[in-house]
Amino acid sequence: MAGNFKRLFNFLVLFSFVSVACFVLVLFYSRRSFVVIVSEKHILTLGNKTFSGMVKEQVAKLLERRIKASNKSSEMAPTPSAVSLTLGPCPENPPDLIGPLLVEFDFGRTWEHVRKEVSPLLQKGGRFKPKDCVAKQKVAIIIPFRNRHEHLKHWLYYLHPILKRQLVDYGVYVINQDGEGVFNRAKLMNAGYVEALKEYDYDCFLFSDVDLVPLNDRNLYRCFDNPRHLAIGMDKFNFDLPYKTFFGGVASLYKHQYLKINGFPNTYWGWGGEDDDIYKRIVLRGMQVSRPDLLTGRYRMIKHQRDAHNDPNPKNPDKLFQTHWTMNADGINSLKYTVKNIEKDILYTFITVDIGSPE
Ligand code: UDH
Ligand code: MN
Repeated sequence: MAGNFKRLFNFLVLFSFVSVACFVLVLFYSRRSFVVIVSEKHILTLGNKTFSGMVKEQVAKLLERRIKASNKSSEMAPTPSAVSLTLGPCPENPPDLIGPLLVEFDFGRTWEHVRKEVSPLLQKGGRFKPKDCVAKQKVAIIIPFRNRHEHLKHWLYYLHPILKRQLVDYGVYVINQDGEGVFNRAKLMNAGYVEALKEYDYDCFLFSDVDLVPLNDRNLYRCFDNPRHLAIGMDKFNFDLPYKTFFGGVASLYKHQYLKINGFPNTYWGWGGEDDDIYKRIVLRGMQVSRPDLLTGRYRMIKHQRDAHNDPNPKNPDKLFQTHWTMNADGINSLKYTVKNIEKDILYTFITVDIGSPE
């Protein structure tokens, strides 16, 4: 009987020993959990140390090692992808918007002052991303340009702070027509679309004249369910639309909306008509034009004379009768130009392009 009892006792001791050993092994190789349950029930005496004491000691060492490792990794700078994993989407209504703005084209404003005021938080090339949230849209802002540096200075001074408040992930692309040939606004905008896409995966394209500054920061520089016309109330037209189908000045299209209309026409040389052609393309492809209300859509235009080599072209209005069939072959699918130079400023990316001349 005593023999049986002893054998049972030995068996139980062996069994407890093996169970605890397995438990310790599992604990050492488990990388996921910090939860440790140490049973106080089975206490075995091994020399001076109890077995549960040894287990506790090992567990304590293990925890200490893990805490050290996690401190070390949190000291390292987080990678951008790690940050964006933890950031939430930006709010639908950006909280820091002001509403109506005071806009004055002060002739005393210097480039030095603009740079100092506006550069903080910008990345080279006129790029910005909200730091506390992930913007829903990536917006390329495209400015057709030649010889309007004074206007560009004011545009950058006003627009960068507005765009930052609007929590947009954006880049500013100034598309500068090379040479002294006849100006072609729409072709420059097409070139801007292609060049911006070479840099970043933009999904929204906002085209703005260099001399137009919004008078209300609730006029959001992003894309909408329909192509958007933003500059509806210019001061020079008494803060109203000059005509119902006006699409000039500032407009935005999602990439898919832009492609649906085959981009913009390349063949409107000189002043006028190209914006009406774009309007027609949108309607002909079954879309409507989206607009802010008249108070939100107010703009101030810097006063200027008509530029050299951009006279009204009498051929342009007649072309509008043919948009329904010219649009298939005249657009992004027929665009030809060459890049002459790319300059990266902190405030903008300045791309000089040779777009040729009328055939
Ligand atoms: N631009 C230049 N340099 C030039 C010519 C034009 O940079 O030499 C650019 C600039 O971005 C300018 C835009 O093209 O803002 C449009 O040219 P503009 O300012 O001469 O046009 P305008 O002020 O346009 O006349 C206002 C809307 C006109 C309504 C058109 C109706 N179809
Ligand atoms: Mn103008």
